[in-house]
Amino acid sequence: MYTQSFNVPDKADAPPGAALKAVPHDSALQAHFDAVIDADGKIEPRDWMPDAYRKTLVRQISQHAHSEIVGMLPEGNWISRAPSLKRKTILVAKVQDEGGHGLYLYSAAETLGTSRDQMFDALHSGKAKYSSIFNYPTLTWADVGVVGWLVDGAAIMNQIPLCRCSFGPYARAMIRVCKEESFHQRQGFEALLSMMQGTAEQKAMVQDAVNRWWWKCLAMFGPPDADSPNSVQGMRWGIKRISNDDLRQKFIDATVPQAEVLGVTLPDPDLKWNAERGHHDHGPIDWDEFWAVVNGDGPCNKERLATRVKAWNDGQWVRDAALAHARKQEERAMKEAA
Ligand code: FAQ
Repeated sequence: MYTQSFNVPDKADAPPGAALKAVPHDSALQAHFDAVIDADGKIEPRDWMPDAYRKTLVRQISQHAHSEIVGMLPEGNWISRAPSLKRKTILVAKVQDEGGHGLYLYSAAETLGTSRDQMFDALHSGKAKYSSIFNYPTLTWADVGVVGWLVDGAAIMNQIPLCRCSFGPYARAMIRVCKEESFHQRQGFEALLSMMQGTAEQKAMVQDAVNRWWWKCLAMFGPPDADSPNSVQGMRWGIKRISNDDLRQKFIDATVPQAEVLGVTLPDPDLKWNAERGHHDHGPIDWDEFWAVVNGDGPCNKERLATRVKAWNDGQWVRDAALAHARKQEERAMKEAA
């Protein structure tokens, strides 16, 4: 899908006499980079890029990767309690997909010269961010459906424009991720639809889950544009294509008719169609709660991090064994060659 090459050309790839060529002055490199961005082209790992562009990408892609693997936890919690074999099989496949998305994204970030160990260190020490949404608990089976419908729905809305991101490996990884997320969203909607055709208790369970998740999903898109320090530069670089507020609005407009089909009420008394704007108006989002969660003070932050750290520590013997095996193989190959 994409290579994991760092920004160092292989000898075989270097054109003859490359070492003798004058290294272009930084401003020429910058001008070339700007021209590629302005022409809506792609920057690849071996291309020159400004340090700030590289840093921004590592920040966003690694946060995204962490979100995928921490995002496995709230749903993974329900694998052993899924109500049927069919639902269990679907959920196992979905959670496995999220792990795969994390791996594509870590690989994409590695192409920028950041090692996976560095990224895991940042996650495990609490320095790195991951999506606020995964710090809330999944209390009932309906939560699993709502995570698929709304959380994956919000993730797709945010990620479709990232398929056109200016950094090649990220954009290419997003194409497959979005296809899989689309399956995730639909299975969530379908699971909720069948509950909404069930008993009064099942319907109430779905409505309760929607009530608890709706506002958190709106906050997932990030702070309002006016309070988003990274947006202007991210848009200039073609990393972000659509602003936080515009994506949030698109998500609301797309979700309202889906809620009608399901027969659930979205918990916002101010939610109504504004014919003049051609969009739905909505009530205020609790940004104090959002920042508290982002800064480590949500209902499940400590539990999520502790689970990831434990999984990392428990897996140490696997990494040790793989390294020991690789060493032995190398020694054997050297003996045979001698
Ligand atoms: N949670 O200036 P901006 C998924 C931070 S994947 C936590 O607007 P930016 C799949 C932001 O990092 C979900 N922190 O930042 C799945 C920045 O802090 P920093 C993840 C947040 O980067 C589904 C500060 O606030 N998706 O769900 C959040 O331009 C189901 C200021 O914000 C991605 O990561 C938040 N919600 O825009 C898995 C997509 N929002 O770094 C399992 C890629 C903002 O300066 C089950 N990322 N912050 O210290 C993006 O598109 C962008 O990074 C945004 C934020 C839009 C998230």
